[in-house]
Amino acid sequence: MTEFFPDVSPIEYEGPDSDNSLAFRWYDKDRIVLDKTMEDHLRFGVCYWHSFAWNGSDIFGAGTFDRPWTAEGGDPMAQAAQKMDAAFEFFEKLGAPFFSFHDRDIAPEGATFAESCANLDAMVDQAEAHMNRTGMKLLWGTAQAFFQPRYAAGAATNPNPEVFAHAAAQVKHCMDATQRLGGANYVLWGGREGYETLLNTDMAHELDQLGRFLNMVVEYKHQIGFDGTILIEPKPQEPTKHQYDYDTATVYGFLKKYGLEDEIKVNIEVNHATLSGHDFVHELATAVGHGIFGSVDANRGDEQLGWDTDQFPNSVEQMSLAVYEILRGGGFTTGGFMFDTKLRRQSLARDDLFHGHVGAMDTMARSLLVAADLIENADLSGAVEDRYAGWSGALGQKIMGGEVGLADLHQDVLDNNIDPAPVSGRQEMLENLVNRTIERAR
Ligand code: XLS
Ligand code: NI
Ligand code: NI
Repeated sequence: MTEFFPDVSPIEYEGPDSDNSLAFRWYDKDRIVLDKTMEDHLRFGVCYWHSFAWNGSDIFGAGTFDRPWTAEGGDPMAQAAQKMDAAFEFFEKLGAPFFSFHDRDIAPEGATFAESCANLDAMVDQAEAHMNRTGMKLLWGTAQAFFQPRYAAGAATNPNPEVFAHAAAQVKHCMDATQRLGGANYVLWGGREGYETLLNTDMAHELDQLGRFLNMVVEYKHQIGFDGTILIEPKPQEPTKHQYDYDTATVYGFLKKYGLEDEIKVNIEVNHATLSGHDFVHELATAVGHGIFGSVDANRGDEQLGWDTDQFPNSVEQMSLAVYEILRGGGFTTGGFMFDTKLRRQSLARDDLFHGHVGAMDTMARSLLVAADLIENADLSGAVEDRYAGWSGALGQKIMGGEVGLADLHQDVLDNNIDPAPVSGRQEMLENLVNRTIERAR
């Protein structure tokens, strides 16, 4: 097999003093941090779509990348095989343990649905062989139910039940593929599950459709004994003006309404969080608080651009508090940090794909060191505990235990002349503490 990245050898850990730009400075996979290896904490995954299925085209211009398997006029199945060879060579050399795909990333759509299924089955056979050979694991599979014109008005939320049926058939087949490859999760990102205008949209009906669709997914998961986690990936808009899975809180309300809150968790993408008007840490905390934290699409946006730029994460400052939130929530179980990231269009040398991932993995690894230090550093968690200490006292317990109501408290405040004095929130002091922790991370 000819190599696609002949100039890159497997990426090694060389430590923080290394000047080798294709070596890890922080990601030392076997290093133990808080009782677990870095590899097991971070569970890195590479995405197939931006890294291998995309040729660098955007709405203003043609592809810029050297991805021979995307050339027009080639034999689609031969191209899919060539793409898969290059992808697994990349995965293996990079040393991330997981990857993720859409059905249509790994296998071309056929002329009929039956042909599409056969194409996918054939490529799943090849993926299985590559996985056995390399030890790579599947973090999640997902169905691409947003690209084809048939899905322009949505998949599960389409006004036409035949489109719903088509999406259901596609998801069923993709769940089978994910199960065959031992996927740890199955993701649903509602690419066109939303609306462009309410003038032509019955929103309540579409939400009921989506509720029914996701119940079918969960029923099927149990029917086939898939033991991975079903994940919804929230995003507020893009491609539609309004997407139903707007943010984690919205998804939680939706799951409650359709009886799915114990069955489905969320896959939180960093820049989707920003686009929804929150930040990434807020989305993580919301998910952890509701018990639906599943996995992360690790990337970053651009402060000037209001869309999903999918850049590689590169800020330890930003990511440390996110990893801290995840660790406080118990860490990943089936999820991981999946790089839903793409190169800039001008990054067209083959090894740029390595540079993007190496930097991102180092950013996350160093953030893990900071987060672990913050966890072990009693000052930060102690500040929160102290702030809420009153709630373990008699008054706090009576209130939260439901023993008192407004009239009781009215009487209590009068009788005891309760007149609390405000106390400092200490925000700047705590922020400085975080910065000091970042400075000393080794
Ligand atoms: C798009 C989403 C997409 C999902 C997978 O914005 O991030 O890439 O992760 O369908
Ligand atoms: Ni994503
Ligand atoms: Ni995205």
